[in-house]
Amino acid sequence: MVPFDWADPLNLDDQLTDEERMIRDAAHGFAQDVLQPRVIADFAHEADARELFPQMGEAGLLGVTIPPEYGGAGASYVAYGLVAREIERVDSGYRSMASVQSSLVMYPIHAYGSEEQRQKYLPGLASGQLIGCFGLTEPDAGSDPAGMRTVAKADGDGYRISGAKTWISNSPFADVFVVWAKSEAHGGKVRGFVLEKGMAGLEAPKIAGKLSLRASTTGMIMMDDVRLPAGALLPGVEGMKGPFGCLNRARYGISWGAMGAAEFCLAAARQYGLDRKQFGRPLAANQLFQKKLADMLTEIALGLQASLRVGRLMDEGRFAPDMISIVKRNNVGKALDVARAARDMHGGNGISEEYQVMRHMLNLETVNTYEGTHDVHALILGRAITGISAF
Ligand code: TGC
Ligand code: FAD
Repeated sequence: MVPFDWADPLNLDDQLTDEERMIRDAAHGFAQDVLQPRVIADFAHEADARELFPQMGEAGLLGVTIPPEYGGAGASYVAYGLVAREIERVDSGYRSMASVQSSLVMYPIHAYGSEEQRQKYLPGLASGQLIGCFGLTEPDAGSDPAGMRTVAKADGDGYRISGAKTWISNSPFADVFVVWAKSEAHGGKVRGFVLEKGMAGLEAPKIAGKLSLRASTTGMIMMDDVRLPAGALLPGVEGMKGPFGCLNRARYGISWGAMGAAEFCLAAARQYGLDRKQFGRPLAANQLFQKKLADMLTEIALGLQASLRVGRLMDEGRFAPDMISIVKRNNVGKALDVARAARDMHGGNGISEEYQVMRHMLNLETVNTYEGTHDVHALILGRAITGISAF
């Protein structure tokens, strides 16, 4: 028998390699030392925290799975998930900044890009000197991105691209824009293009007034006949499997990240229950309070194990995207339940920025929606179970 550790109930730590533990500990240190002290102000003021990118780069948190010759850490998908968990333990918005950079910008450039594109962009993105964004969603194409209207037309040896993308993380200060468009030059098939800040006809206005994910900057990408050289095309993929291949990685990272936010909420509710006395005894002495803690701990323990399993399968090249739908959907949904319960267990203090649980709760509303809503992942799984597409 071993002693039970409520903070690691199924001994996840035992199942990691030395390198994964080292990367996890480095990410934890960075998140607690650099991110935690500023998060309340960043969220309150909807800060444009672009200066965090070089700091994350220096800490080795960008492009964790990208090979070292391009500036990445060349580590496992499990290590990438552990990084997401540590960053999101502080705030989902900071995790968003990092996961877009790693999974939605560096991954497609590495997986689908030419050698020239890899050399040009990946080292700067890994160091955080360059900031990237990923444009898939449009005003009229959210859950159904195949309905996109953005179009690329042949123009000499290059292209001209027009359209609007919306709800794009990092776009207002991005240097590199991975944009998905229907390419007339390729029979109307969806293709990926890399745009750069400063191109004529390219604008990226900020979307202000979010009540969720306020520490992450979100904007639009407006493209008015933007002239692109031939080398802007990502040559290695065609069709919707291009953007979906990126989403697989980001969704997987989110499944770990959401558990980090939930772990924060569990720890906060536990401590609050031990410290706060009502009716002459700690809140934590009440059966109802303990049941809520037990439910939280159980969902977190199971969610982390599931993400670890999916990560190991990804590292072995033996995963199916539907597995990622299970963990993205379930872990984010459970994390939202945990955050809502933690908010309630803090009583009136739960609505204060100081106690932080409500910020996590608000953030997780976005996390439940982006990268495929909770219900869209149910439909992906429903299709996998029945063979019938409900969308
Ligand atoms: P469907 O007919 O299912 O498939 C079209 C083609 O794509 C392939 N495919 C996949 N490939 C790799 N991974 C996956 N997960 C894939 N899913 C599908 C499929 O094999 C097929 O290939 P081919 O070669 O036969 O053409 O496509 P559909 O259009 O019917 O898809 C429906 C649905 C609902 C699954 C899909 O549209 C979907 O996932 N919708 C959700 C949209 C979404 O997740 N958007 C995310 C935008 S990015 C974002 O939110 C970033 S937030 C980041 C942050 O700040 O952290
Ligand atoms: P809709 O698709 O309009 O869905 C509205 C509701 O209808 C949802 O509940 C949905 O589940 C439901 N619904 C839709 N279709 C069906 C159906 N067939 N059956 C049953 N129910 C259905 N996108 C990017 O490309 N890049 C980014 O960096 C990015 N960052 C984001 C950051 C933030 C803060 C936010 C909020 C979003 C971001 N997104 C990004 C966009 C995000 O991916 C979309 O918001 C998401 O895919 C949902 O699309 P939608 O908002 O258009 O909702």
